[in-house]
Amino acid sequence: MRMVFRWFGEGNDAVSLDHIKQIPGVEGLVWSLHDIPAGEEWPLERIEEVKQQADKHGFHIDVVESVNIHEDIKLGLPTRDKYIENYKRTIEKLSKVGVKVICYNFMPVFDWTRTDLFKALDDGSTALFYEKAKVENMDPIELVEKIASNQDFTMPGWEPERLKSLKNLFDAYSKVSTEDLWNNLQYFLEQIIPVAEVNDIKMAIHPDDPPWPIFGLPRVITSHENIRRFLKLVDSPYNGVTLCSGSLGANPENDIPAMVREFADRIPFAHIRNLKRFDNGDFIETSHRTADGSVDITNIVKAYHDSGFTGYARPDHGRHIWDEQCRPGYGLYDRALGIMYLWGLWDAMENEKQSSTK
Ligand SMILES: [Mn+2]
Repeated sequence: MRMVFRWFGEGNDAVSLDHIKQIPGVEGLVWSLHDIPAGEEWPLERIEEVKQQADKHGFHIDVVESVNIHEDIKLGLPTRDKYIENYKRTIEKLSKVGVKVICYNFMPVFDWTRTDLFKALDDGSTALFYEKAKVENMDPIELVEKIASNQDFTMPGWEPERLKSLKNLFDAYSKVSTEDLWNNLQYFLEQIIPVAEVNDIKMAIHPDDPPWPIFGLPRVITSHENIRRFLKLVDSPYNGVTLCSGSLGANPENDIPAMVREFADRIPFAHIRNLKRFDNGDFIETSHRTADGSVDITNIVKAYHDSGFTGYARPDHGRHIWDEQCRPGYGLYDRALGIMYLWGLWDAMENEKQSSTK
């Protein structure tokens, strides 16, 4: 397990590289060029700039999260080909600075969705919260206005130009069925994976968050069976998954340790976090400890350990604790605590393995 930490970039993140450096066992940054709109080719000098910043602190930049997919690719429009070409050029450039994994997602219109970014937990901390009934009854335009009015930061996946064209997007997606979305994903992969192979970069799709359709839009990376189907669309080690225990864990039917065991050699990147599910379908993100939520983090780590996992892992979101001012879900403190929990589990398992082979 190679621990990495998401960082939004100089001037775009309340957490500094100096502070990340002090978290035990973090070897690299998970990064992106967040201001480049989906579909555009990334400039090499901007990529090299991040590499230099990371080098100064002794971090690698092996994992990019995300290179976002233009909606025309997901919609299967004829214009998709030019955006796919741009994507290929970006892969080639990222390979030049040694990138090994690209995380992306294939969710129509919306990236991860929550109804409250600072919901109070019993201990006085706050965390990201999803109220099912609210999403089912909320006009999507209303939700977007709420997210967009958070002036402090740009949210990943919620770029202003995508918000503006929301109405048009909904009209376009009304003609796209779930099977169409699968076909559009396959078309993308058939173009991209050969380029990823040549450049030795593993593509790692992030599951849909939450793992069910919202606002009438189709979603496909939601379950064990669907991930199995996804991996067969292009059966290559370069076509992998960012297995996110938090996204998949919102559905109690998802057996994540079983997924880790079955898909281990196709998981270049793991997101590990907990959440607490409520009977009405709501959920709130919690600290990483198994006892604090509904997701069995201990057995997820055990499944990775038993599989001899050598991929990258990061704590996913954290709570906002100790009065920290930070991006929703991306504070320093709770993610650092999460890392120590993950290392604690891992080291204990490693120790047991060593002593049983003596
Ligand atoms: Mn995740």
